[in-house]
Amino acid sequence: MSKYRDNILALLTEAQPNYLSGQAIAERLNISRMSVKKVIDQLKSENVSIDSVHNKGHRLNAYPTEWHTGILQGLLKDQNLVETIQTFDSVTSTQDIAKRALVDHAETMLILSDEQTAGKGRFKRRWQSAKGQGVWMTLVLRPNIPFSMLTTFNLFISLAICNTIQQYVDEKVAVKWPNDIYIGDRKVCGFLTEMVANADGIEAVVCGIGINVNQQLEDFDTSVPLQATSIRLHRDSLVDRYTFLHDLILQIEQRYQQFLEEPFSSIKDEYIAVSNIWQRRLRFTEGQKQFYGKVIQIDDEGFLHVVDEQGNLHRLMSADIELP
Ligand code: BTX
Repeated sequence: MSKYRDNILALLTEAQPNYLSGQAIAERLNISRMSVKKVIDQLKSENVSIDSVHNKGHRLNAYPTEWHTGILQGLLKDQNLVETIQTFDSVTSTQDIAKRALVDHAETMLILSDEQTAGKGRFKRRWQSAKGQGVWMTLVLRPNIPFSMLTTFNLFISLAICNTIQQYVDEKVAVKWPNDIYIGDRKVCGFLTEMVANADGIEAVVCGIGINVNQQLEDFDTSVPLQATSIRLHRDSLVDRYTFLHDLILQIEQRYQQFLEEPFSSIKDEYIAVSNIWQRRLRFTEGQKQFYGKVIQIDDEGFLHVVDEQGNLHRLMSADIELP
């Protein structure tokens, strides 16, 4: 595979919707026109839709259905959240790949895979990751912050994901504290944040996000009870994953900046407005403990205050909440 493949895809993506001549690409990359042609032919043979017109050049017509690093590099030129991007056809889990990669790389990263064969939820639960149907990604971020600040990270990120999904559906998209996104009473996204630390503090925040994008109902493995939905199930047409990812990364970039600069109290009203946990009886699981109760408030550290049916007050940092 040519080492210029990603560069050529990135240039074609940046030039969209215009054509870029073989000569211009060759000059930008300091390679021969023949090398450019070879890569373009190879990409076409892999069903990347490139239009080549004599005297005009080459144009990327539409985004493919698989992830391509080069296209993402071109598309994500307008953001500063991630420095490097890696894409895969299939991996066990993008979290595993990210944790291995961050040992040798000091930069911020986006890892994406079309499929995960062992996608992980919290507490080692399984995350279904059907091939080509969702966004299965891990962000490796490098915030220079004290440990204590991390408690509100998920709250900022959930607003970014919730608002992005809301751009694609009419029905109300809601956040279920601490790390799920729902459409109606079904889960469309789950995410988890892990921390890698060393003696000097936080080395990396590894945030794994799974979003069901284009699944039909039959694409979900129903051998396990699953209250899942996808964005596609709430609209008339398929979602272009590239455009969606671009929207998502820009939203996350903005919320991440806000997380670094502002306290949770500055987004608390917004967070409360999109949460689906108010004024209803919920089942809470915290380790081995299970109880029913109602949420009375979320405090400025992002902890949930819950009163159980015996009248006891709980202050929760993380728990499983079911909407019975
Ligand atoms: P969670 O533990 O809150 O959710 C896992 C639970 O959600 C499962 O036990 C199952 O009931 C349900 N579930 C599994 N798959 C799906 C799905 N596709 N849609 C809706 N519900 C489902 C939430 O954990 C965190 C999930 C993070 C997933 C991302 S994907 C990219 C990255 N790599 C990786 O391995 N995990 C993260």
